[in-house]
Amino acid sequence: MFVDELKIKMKAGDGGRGIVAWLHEKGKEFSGPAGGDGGNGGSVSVRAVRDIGILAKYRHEKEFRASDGEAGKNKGMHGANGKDLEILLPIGSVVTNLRSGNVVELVKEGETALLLRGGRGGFGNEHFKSSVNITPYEWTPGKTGEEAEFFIELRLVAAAGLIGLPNAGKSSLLNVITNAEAKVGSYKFTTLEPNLGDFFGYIIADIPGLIEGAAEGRGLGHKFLRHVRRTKLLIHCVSLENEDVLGAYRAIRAELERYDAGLAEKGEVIVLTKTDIADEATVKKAEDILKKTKRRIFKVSVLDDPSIKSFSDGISKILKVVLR
Ligand SMILES: Nc1nc2c(ncn2[C@@H]2O[C@H](COP(=O)(O)OP(=O)(O)O)[C@@H](O)[C@H]2O)c(=O)[nH]1
Ligand SMILES: [Mg+2]
Repeated sequence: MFVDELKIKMKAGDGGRGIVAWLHEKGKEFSGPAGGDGGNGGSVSVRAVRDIGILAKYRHEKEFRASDGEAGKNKGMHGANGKDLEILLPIGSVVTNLRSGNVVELVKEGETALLLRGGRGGFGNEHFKSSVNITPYEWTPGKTGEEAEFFIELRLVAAAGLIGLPNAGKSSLLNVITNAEAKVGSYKFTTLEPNLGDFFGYIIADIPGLIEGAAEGRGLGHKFLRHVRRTKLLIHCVSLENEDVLGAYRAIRAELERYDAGLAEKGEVIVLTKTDIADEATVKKAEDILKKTKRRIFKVSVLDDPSIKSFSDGISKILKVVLR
């Protein structure tokens, strides 16, 4: 399941308390206060990683919590600081602190942001020692760590989007060229989920889920559109199972224009899919007919590795140009 938004509570660690203790030295009855300060609570921060699927791993978490600082120790020693918590989020995450309204956006790989500060450790009685108070009994508790609820939203910009009729082989193609685990076939019985894959650092999205759904009034709707609105390239899949490949192509173009005219203006290549089910003459004929569109045409079968390789190479070259 692909997760692109999440609401979660986070809490930084509390500071440890300071303690009251006294030095005991041989030969001396009383050697002064020696209660150490508490350790600081751990902080909570986020770091951007190249893993668009990572939010799914967090969807059952109720709270992210950094650990508390330890209480101070004898002989004036500090308690240990709590461990910081670093949460890995996909590049493109927008993190909103719902308490303060602060927003941070993780744009680059490795970028970090501090979300919540741990509480400072309290003071032990040694801290309160002075010329006028040589036997202080005072100590202070640690400060409470910050906490808030956060809304994490993944705003991906898909470089390319796959479109085509249901069963054209879009999900299959996405799966073989990226790390996506899109459901294949029997789309009528699966819920429509956005499918996104990482293609050498470019995001490729399975847009048609949206169009298929729109026709049946149950699409992903506009929420998913945010991932594809700035898409630079449409990869239009046409299956050789269609007797009328040009008709199949035009049906999707018409639907696309109705759905989102902005998307329809993007650059486009055509992929004739499932070449393994047709003979050479049929493939050639389909290709010739589709030449009318003046689009560049690729031919693939997911069962034919060389065809996938030359498709991948072609797409990465085109993406390098259109994204320049
Ligand atoms: N023979 C063959 N079948 C394919 C190929 N690509 C996809 N399929 C099958 O076509 C059906 C629809 O594929 P899917 O990827 O779900 O299409 P989508 O609806 O466009 O996402 C599935 O049963 C796939 O196994 C291919 O290259 N060759
Ligand atoms: Mg599909």
